[in-house]
Amino acid sequence: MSTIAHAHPNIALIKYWGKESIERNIPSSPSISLTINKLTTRTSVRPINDGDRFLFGNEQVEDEKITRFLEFLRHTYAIPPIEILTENNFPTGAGLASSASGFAALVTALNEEFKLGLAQSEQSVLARMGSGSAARSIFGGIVSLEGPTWAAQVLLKQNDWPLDIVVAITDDNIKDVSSSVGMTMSKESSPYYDDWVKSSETDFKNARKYILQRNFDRLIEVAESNCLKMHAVMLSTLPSLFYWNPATVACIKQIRDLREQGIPVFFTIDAGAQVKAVCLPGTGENVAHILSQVPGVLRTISATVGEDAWIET
Ligand code: 2P0
Repeated sequence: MSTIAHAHPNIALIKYWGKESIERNIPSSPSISLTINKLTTRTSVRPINDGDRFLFGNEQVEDEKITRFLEFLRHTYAIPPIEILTENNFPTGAGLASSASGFAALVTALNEEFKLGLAQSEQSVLARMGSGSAARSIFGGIVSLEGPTWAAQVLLKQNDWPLDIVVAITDDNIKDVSSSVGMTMSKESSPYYDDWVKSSETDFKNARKYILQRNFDRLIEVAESNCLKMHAVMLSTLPSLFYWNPATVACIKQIRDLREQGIPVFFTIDAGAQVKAVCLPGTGENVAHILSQVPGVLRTISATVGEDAWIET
């Protein structure tokens, strides 16, 4: 017998890049994301007699982040040795927030299997200890993550503003530098890091206001600017964190051209080469068609805003 949970990754509109505390995994700045349907992590958990075992797909793996996370949980909860079996229906470790959906699904499954009785906000706090962005994937809709609690909160529910999302996949490979390592490098070496943290606070407040107003035009400005500022910090890190490829740049240009033509769409890019186009409801199909023809785009995924993490019944 096992418990199975599902969770969607999320794409950040206002980004988290840098930690105030590594030990407690507290971000340096608040963030906002869209939970994205279509992309899903499915995780099953069951107690076993010998030591913990992690399987990714059908392959047994060592995962230091999961090992550390379980060690942390066992300070508080009586969790026996377990087998965790996890699979993603999308590329892993390629800037599509697989650690967000991964830890959200794991916490959701553990809460159910071991009757931990945790409210969603408590699950969010726990998921954050596994991966900062995972705090946001406990919830569907448009979600914020800010102090002092650093539990994610829902700004708009899944159907309140059903934006279309098109993911242009330009590279299926695992990124060279993980987000956790990259963030530490940026904090230590980017001359722009302090300004990034400061300006993120303002971007967060503005974006939250525009989202609650459903003001897409103003959201475009703040989301694209925040994304490019994060990549400026990445680029100015020593050694430089350069996640883009020529197709990433071509997609940015195409999305800006589409906007000039009156199509309501903006881009955002996380720690990887994929480009996410966020569009007003009803425009995603057209945007997907055009982005799929950009040289270097391997394929597109069309999605919309997703739901809370859930238990498979
Ligand atoms: C975000 N990213 O806000 C930003 C944008 C990547 C770029 O959160 O160290 O995997 O596990 O807390 O959550 C990726 O960082 O990092 C991330 P950890 P995580 O979505």
